[in-house]
Amino acid sequence: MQRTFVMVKPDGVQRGIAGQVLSVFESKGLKLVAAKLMTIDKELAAKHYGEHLGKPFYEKLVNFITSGPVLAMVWEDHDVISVVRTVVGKTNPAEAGPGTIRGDFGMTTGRNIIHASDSPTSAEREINLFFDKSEIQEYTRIDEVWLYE
Ligand code: D4T
Repeated sequence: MQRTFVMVKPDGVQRGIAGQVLSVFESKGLKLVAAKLMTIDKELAAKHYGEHLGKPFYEKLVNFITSGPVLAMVWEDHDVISVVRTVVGKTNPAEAGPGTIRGDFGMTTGRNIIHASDSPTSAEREINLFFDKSEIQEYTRIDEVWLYE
């Protein structure tokens, strides 16, 4: 089974849509195995967005992601990294398709509501950055038999 790191960014929490976003994944049939509301400090932000260091938007990105609480989550399922990226939509919400989270809820790249890991390597790295192993739950969704044939 695969896991991915997903985070409702400060804009999503401040706009009161964190619950709706979480609900999209729940309704899809994905399994939530960890969640916490937390404020990211500069050190964690620098680690999380290390690949963007030196890019023109880096400073603004770090200031934004540390500006208020985020809802950090781990979701587990078959092929969950790619399924979540599809549901999240394109980085720029103005170009994201209808029915995607960014397409339905956002307007600009700098306020694109949600982060989701883009590969198994980043998923593992990001889950370890944000969660201790003891914070990740193991259980079976009762509707699992109706989600898969
Ligand atoms: P994240 O990492 O937040 O899930 O977004 P994406 O995987 O879809 O996009 P990304 O890594 O290219 O960008 C990370 C983060 O930076 C913001 N950003 C990005 C920005 O403010 N201006 C920009 O020009 C770009 C490319 C948005 C997401």
